[in-house]
Parts: sequence; structure tokens; C-alpha cells
Amino acid sequence: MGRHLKVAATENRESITIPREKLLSMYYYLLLTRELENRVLTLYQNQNPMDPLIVGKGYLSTGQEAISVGSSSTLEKDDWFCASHRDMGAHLVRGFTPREVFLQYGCREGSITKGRDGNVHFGDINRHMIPFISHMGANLPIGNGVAAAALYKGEKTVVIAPFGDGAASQGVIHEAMNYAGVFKLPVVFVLNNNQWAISTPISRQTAAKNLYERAIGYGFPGKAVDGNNVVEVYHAVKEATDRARRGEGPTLIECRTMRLTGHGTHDPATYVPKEELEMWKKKDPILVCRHYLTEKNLLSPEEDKKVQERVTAEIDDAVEYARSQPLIKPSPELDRVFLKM
Ligand SMILES: Cc1ncc(C[n+]2csc(CCOP(=O)(O)OP(=O)(O)O)c2C)c(N)n1
Ligand SMILES: [Mg+2]
Repeated sequence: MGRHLKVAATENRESITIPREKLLSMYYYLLLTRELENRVLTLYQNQNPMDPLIVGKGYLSTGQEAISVGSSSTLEKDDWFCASHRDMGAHLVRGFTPREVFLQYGCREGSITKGRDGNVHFGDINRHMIPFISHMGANLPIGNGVAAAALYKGEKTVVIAPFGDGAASQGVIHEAMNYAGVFKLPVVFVLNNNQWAISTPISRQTAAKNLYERAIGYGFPGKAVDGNNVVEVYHAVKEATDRARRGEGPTLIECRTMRLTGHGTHDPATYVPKEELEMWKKKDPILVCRHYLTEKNLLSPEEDKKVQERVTAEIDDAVEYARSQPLIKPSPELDRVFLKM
């Protein structure tokens, strides 16, 4: 599995400067995502099954937060993000609140999907978050469609379309990337290579050494970045969104990382070698970002403490709020089933 770890430095890193506020905001969202998802896991493991706040199960992005936070932080308000199940960070960056997320997990009144689906299966067209279609490749043609519409209407918006290393073996992924290449769609394909697809390791998924090299076959650029480094992810995706906005077409960015928890909260992932997990824990994206900010004198220990306290308070509030709301009652209404014209 070590064959997938070495990545080239992002060429343009010196040419794109990230303002301090943006760096601090990304650090905050890394922490917020981690705290929110840690809480989902502990609630799931300790709750009364007759009165759950985590209804069904949860999907976490622990250890991979830099990909969704870094990539979504490159977007403008009118751009689009086509979220997968590892993109809680992007939901938060794009304006969903922890309260909304826990209402969704708890199937409570006010939940984003009004109880029609659970956990991370949500989105909001008004916030330009394409509602969740699938854990696998089916998101990508939808992202293409939104990008094609923007191109047709002459808008300068771009779409980020993420998918996993397992999904990368699906036909629909190849079809979507091929189509986007032909029509120079303003899409950035972000491949979250977390080394596993449920219990299938990447070595059983592909004989290719570098998944980003597949971009050659679609006629657009591809590159690999350290998916645990939010600054590296930001640089690479920003370069790609700038390119897409200039009308030069798609890019494939392979973000190399590791899934630090099970596939979902129900999965203890005993099949993942312990040494592998220990090695990746040392490269935790939060530690990497904190080290970067501290080295550059952008974050003092006091500021760090403050932001951590703020995040804990926000999640405490969100959990309590969701708990205080009633469960959604089953209803025969057709609301949100048919589009009202
Ligand atoms: C068409 C289809 N096949 C199988 C599944 C079940 N499934 C959900 S996630 C997943 C693995 C996805 O792996 P990967 O693309 O690497 O993403 P990761 O979960 O590692 O982020 C599978 C097989 C599904 N949701 N849809
Ligand atoms: Mg995977």
C-alpha cells in the first residue's frame, strides 16, 4: 500500500497565496468537522436504541477532512459542490450548521430532508450543494449536468465532484470524466483515495500505480496531492477551479489519505492493519494544519485553545438542540416528492 503514498509537491504553491483568514477558517472547519463526527460516533455507540439521536448509522470522514474542507474552500458562493459521504467538511464550509446536521441525523422536526433520508444523505440546491445521490459514482454525471448548464448559460461557475478510490473502478466514473473532457466542462474531479472501499484495499481495486494518471486518457490534467495537508489540497484544487473558470475544462486531483475509522459507525474495521492506521494517525490533517499555522506564527496557543473551545460549545449546543426537537411524524403528504411548477 506504500506505493500510493509518495506525491509530488503542487507546482503552483508559491503563486497562489492563501490569506490568513482563509487559513484560519480552514483550520476551524477541520476542527468543527472532527468534533461533529466524533460526537456522531460516540452518540451512536452509547445511545439508547429505543430513543436514538443517530438514527440508522453514521458516515465519517475522520482523517480525511482536509480534502472536503480544502477543496470546498476554493469555491465562490455561486459555485457548486456535489457531495459524497466523506464531505461533511464541505457541508459545513458551504453553510450547513451543526444544528441542521444533528436534526438530520436524528430525523427531527426541521431536518434538512424532512426525515425522507438520514445521516449524510442531504444537500440543498439553494446553497449550491447538489443533494446526495449515491455513495458511489452516480454523483458525477449530475455534477457534469450542472457544469454543462452553467456553460450553456454562459455563467462562470464551477463544480467540484468528489468520489472514492472504490468508485474509481466504476464505469460511470470513466464515462463522466470522458464526457467532461470532450465538452471541456468546468468540473474539478476530486478523488478521495483513502486506500479502502469498505473492506477492499486499493491493491484489490486496481493494478494502476497512480490513479491521477487516468486523466491522460480523458485529455485533461491530473495530479496527486497529500490529502492530509489542507494547504496542499487548497492549492491544487484552486489551480483547477481557476482553470475551469477560464473555460479550459476539467482536472482530476487525486488526494491521498487514509480512512481512520470504519466505513461507517457500524464498522469496527478490524480488517485494516493496525500499523497502517498508526502510521497515518501521525499525519492527522489537524496536526499538519496546526503545525503549519504555528510555524508561520499565524496561530498562538491561546488562539488555538479558543477555537477548540468554540467548536466544542457549538457541537454541544447542536446536540442538545436536536435532542430537544420532536421526531418527524410519518406523513402522507407529497411535499418534496414532485417538483412544484
Ligand atoms: C452502486 C453501488 N454499489 C455498492 C454500494 C455500496 N457501497 C457504498 S460505499 C462503498 C465503497 C465506496 O468506496 P470508495 O469509493 O473508496 O469510498 P469510501 O467509502 O472509501 O470513501 C460501497 C461498495 C453502493 N452504495 N452503490
Ligand atoms: Mg475509499
